[in-house]
Amino acid sequence: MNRLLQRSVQRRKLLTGGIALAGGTAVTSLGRHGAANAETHTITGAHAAYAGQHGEMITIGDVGTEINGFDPSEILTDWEVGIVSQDDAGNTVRTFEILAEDREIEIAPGVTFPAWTFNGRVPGPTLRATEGEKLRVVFRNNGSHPHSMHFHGIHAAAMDGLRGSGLIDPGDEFTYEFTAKPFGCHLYHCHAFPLRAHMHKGMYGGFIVDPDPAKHTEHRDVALSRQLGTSENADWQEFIMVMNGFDTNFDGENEFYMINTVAHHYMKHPISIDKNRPVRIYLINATEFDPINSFHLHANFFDYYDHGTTLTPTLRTVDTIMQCQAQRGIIEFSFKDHAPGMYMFHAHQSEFAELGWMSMFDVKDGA
Ligand SMILES: [Cu+2]
Repeated sequence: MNRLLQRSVQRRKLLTGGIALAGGTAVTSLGRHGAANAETHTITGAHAAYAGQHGEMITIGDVGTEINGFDPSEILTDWEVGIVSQDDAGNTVRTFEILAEDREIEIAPGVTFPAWTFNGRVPGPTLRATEGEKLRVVFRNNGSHPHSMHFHGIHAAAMDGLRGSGLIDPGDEFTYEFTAKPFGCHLYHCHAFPLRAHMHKGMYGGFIVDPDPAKHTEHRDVALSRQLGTSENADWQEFIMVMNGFDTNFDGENEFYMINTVAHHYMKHPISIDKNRPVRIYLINATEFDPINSFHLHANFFDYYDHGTTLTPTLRTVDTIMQCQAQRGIIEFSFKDHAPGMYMFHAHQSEFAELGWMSMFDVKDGA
């Protein structure tokens, strides 16, 4: 890679680089197998330039589902509940099947990234269970490197996703077994080393454990509202948002930031909200390389449940929270007293917002 190109792909120059793009300058290298043999790729101005459609700096064009096979708009509510059965003792057993595989994904219009995935998507499927259930996660590695699933939850050392406890080589299979606890908003990720390589390649996903209302008599109504499948839960508009980033030139810094993998997706496809129903966001920070990420909601305030492990808020009436990597929590708010309209939310690191982590709620009166 020549010096000029190296300089032009530095993320802090990406925005100003966009101006040069109109002249056809290459700004992004697309390495299929890492930095050592990164391919360079010329991106036309029509694809990669940034411009202000509504006065904001966002990517031009759109990412379809042809390459990815997944749609960030669907990922928001696409809960993976597995297959439920009973064991001999009458316990509920929930079984998930996860396949690790290499896959090229498109993370901004015209910008592809050689990802390592769980079930072919980034973030991986959002696994959802209820507190106290027995979980079985059948994990197969069809990728090119050793991988594992390390759950942020409570489990035995033998189920931890390290070498000897579920970190497996290509072609191998392992079944993780543990009880779903504690309730909350959690995550899983590959724990192969070097960890940051496996994280930034896309190996992470949400792991939501709904509280069992029978165990929480004092806040049974709150627990019911969180349990998928109840009428109380159906009143809520729930979304999972995994904050992530991609280092497209393998220099150890992210060139793009977003929630759920596609830069500026929810600027071009705002998230529809019925103002009469409450909103709950399961927010997870999976961003590699940067120490923190953040979430800021415009024109409104929210309650926050750190890690989602309590039924009363750990922060009340805030409009911005920050999370380090693997930190997560539940955000709850309502637009019921607001006029309908487009309400923005974004990382309050301005650079992250400009490089993809900026989104819109389209708040309507009624469905
Ligand atoms: Cu891995």
